[in-house]
Order: sequence, then structure tokens, then C-alpha cells
Amino acid sequence: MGLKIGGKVEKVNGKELSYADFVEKYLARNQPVILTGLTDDWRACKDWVSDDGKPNLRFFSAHFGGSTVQVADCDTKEFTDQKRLEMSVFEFIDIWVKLSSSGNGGDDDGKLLYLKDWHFVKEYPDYVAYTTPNFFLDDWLNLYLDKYSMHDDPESYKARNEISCSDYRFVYMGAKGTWTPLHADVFRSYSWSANVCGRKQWYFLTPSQHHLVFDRYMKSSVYDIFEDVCESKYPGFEKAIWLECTQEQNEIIFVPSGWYHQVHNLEDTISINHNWFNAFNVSWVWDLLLREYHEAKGYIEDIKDICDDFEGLCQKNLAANAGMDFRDFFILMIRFALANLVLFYQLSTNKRNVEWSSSQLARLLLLNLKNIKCVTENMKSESAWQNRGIATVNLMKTIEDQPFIEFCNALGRTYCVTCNHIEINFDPNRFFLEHEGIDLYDLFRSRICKPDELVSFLDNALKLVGIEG
Ligand SMILES: O=C(O)CCC(=O)C(=O)O
Repeated sequence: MGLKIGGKVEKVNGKELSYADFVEKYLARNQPVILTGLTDDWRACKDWVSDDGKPNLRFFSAHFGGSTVQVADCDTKEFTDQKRLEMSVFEFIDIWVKLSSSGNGGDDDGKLLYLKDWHFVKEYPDYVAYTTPNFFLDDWLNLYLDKYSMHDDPESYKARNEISCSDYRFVYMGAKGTWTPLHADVFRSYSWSANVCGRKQWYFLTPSQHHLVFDRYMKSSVYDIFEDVCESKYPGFEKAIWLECTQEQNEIIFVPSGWYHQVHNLEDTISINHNWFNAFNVSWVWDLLLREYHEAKGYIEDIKDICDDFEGLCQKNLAANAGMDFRDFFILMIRFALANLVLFYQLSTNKRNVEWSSSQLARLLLLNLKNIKCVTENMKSESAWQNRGIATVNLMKTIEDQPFIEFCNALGRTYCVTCNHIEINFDPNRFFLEHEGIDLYDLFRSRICKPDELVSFLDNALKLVGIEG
């Protein structure tokens, strides 16, 4: 029996959609959408596409051939994903060119190869291939990784290079027929994916139907929705109702948090793809970390009694599987709380504007702070915090650090664009002087080690500007 298709993904002209409408209709409601008209000025759409509309593979070999990339062998399953190989872009293109001229699209053994997760922007920062559309700028993941690394203690994670992730901005390239198996995105983040050339076919399953693609123990999920899916292993699969769509060249798809999806390249395709989260979906990240933590713990429960640092091992395994551990996530939350707070305070000093607190920017900063507080409240109840000092963050030292100042100002610039606001800056030297009426020294003269301390800090900080938590 074929898939049950319940509908198509909506297609909207991105030039006629306001940021506020995008937030209300898609981001906050966690609904997919295809946006058109947003790639007109991209250099990638000129340099990377030949006159016949196909990928300009020669251009890649000539300019970026030396890069080492991850290539998925689309015909071979390894664990829950496609088998990965490492090769240079030059080799990858060479295989592609030779075999597309021989008409088979795969390598010598007839394998279909798909270049994935190429950190192109990190590798070629001066070659500005594209600009991120405003709709996707409120991206805590990449803004954070531009200034900080996920693990403050890379030494202890050195051996596991799969978690040393520099950013989540990728290029994908593959011949017709390459594909990505059914999955939900890393951290249960949002993603956006733009077709520079080629076309993709997408199949989506809403989070409320997830259980239908899992086995009865909720352990493994279907790999390929078009393979014979064994009824006895996945008893709910036949009931799943899918959304589908064809994404054309120059169209951008917004993939909401936690939606399972499978993707097929209908033609030779190059796409640009970011993963991201912000206040609207950060609770998904924590929920996933918590689930993965309990899973990681379950796997090694039998060595608990002979292990010197059982909790430490659980966290290390969590970071290897999920991309971050509790400490990484908590420190990220603290830094975002501080950045949103200092920007909120900066806004409040603009005495000429008595309406400051009802501005779009003030409302967004407050929503961010409230959602951070809400996630942190959920973290409080996890007993792993009680057993060890997960983090020690000196607030005063943090906000005076150069990376924090840069991070905060990058966040400020982003929000001035999305909220159409005049520039706001954070300068720690001016910050304390400009808020003489408020005892900020007292507020920031503390350390945060546990989630309940972050919650109290936020409550106190907001009270000082007349906002009750
Ligand atoms: O384009 C692909 O093959 C996969 C992209 C994807 O899964 C995503 O953007 O979330």
C-alpha cells in the first residue's frame, strides 16, 4: 500500500510576507512553508549554476576542490543513517562528472553519492555565497557558535570528533536520485533549505503522528518510507498521514521543529541548509536532551557500580549522541538570558521613548527571557543537577568578556533588523553608568551554578524594571 498523502505544503511569495506574519503563521505554530522570491541576489545562484540550469561542477572543482567533505552512500545503511565516506570535493565532483556522462549517476560500483553537511560558510567566510533571509535570522544556534564553542572543555571530548561542530550552516550536493532517509533534525531544531539548482521532493509527518513511524517500544524509526515497511515491526506506519511537496529551484522550505521528513533529489541538486533554534522551539531542544540522557543512561546502567564517574560518562555519551550535554545547554541558556537582559535594559534607558516597553523589540526580548525561564524551570526538576555542580558562571566576568560583548551586539543587530528598530549597543563600561538608579552591581555580583539560580536571577532582574515573572 502507498503512503497516505493528506495535503501539500503551502507556497508563499516571501517578498510579500512580513516577518511578523512569518512568525505568527509558521514559526510559532510550527508549520512548514515554501517561500519563493528570496534568492534573487545570491552569488551562489549565479556562480554555482550553469547556463543549462545544472550544477556548475567545474566551478566547484576549480574553487573549492581542496575541501574535505562528508559524502553519504545513498545505497548503504549504517546504523540509523546512510554510510558516510570522506573525500575531497575534487574527487566527489570527478566521480559525479564521469558517471553522469556514462549515464548512471553513481560511482564505479554504481553507488549514489551525496555530499552532505559541508560547513561551507565556516570554510569560505570571504566568499559570500548567500545572505540568510530575515525570516531565519533569529538563529540562536549559529549566532552562539560564531562566538563560542559548544563544549567549553574540548579536551575531554577530543576523541569524539563527531561532536566538535563548528556551526550548522551547510551545503548539500547530489545527483538525481540521491536522498535523505526519514529523520527529525538535530536538537529538534528548525531548518531551512534553499535549492540553488535542481528540485527536491519532501515528505513530512507532523509531530503528533511520530509514534506511527516507530516500533512498539519507541526505540527505532522507519529508515525509508518507500521500502517495504514491516507491519509487525512498525504497526502504526500504514495509518500515518503525510504532507508532501515539490521544492523547485530558488525556493526555500521552512522545516518546523520535530517534524519527521524524507527528501529525494528529483534532479541534480545543490542546496543550502541551516539548522537553528530560538525562543519558539528551545523547549524542544531541552526535551530531546532529557530523552537522550535517559536513553544514554539506560545503556550503561549495568556498569554504574563499577564506574568512578557514572554521571560524567552519561553526559559524555549524551554529548556524543545529541551534540551537547546538560552543561553545554545550560551555559548557552545563561548566555542568552544575559544577552537578552542587557539588551532589554539598554532599551529601557532610552528615556526619550516612553513607549519603549511596548515596542516590537522589547516584546521579543521579554518573550525570549520568559521562554528561557520556562525551559530553565523544567531543567530544575531533573535530578542530575542535584548530584553535581554542572556549571559555575560568574555573571560579572561573563558580561565583561569580549566574546560576550560581540555576541550580545550580534544578537542586538539581528533583532534591530527583524524588529525594524534603531541600533542598540551593549558596552559594559557604559552599561552600569546608564542604570544608576538600579543596583545592577548587586544583581550581577553573583554566580550561577544551577537552574534554580538562573530562574531567581531572571525574576530579580525583571523586577528591577517593573516586570513580574
Ligand atoms: O536535502 C536533503 O537531502 C535533506 C535536508 C534536510 O533534511 C533538512 O533540511 O532538514
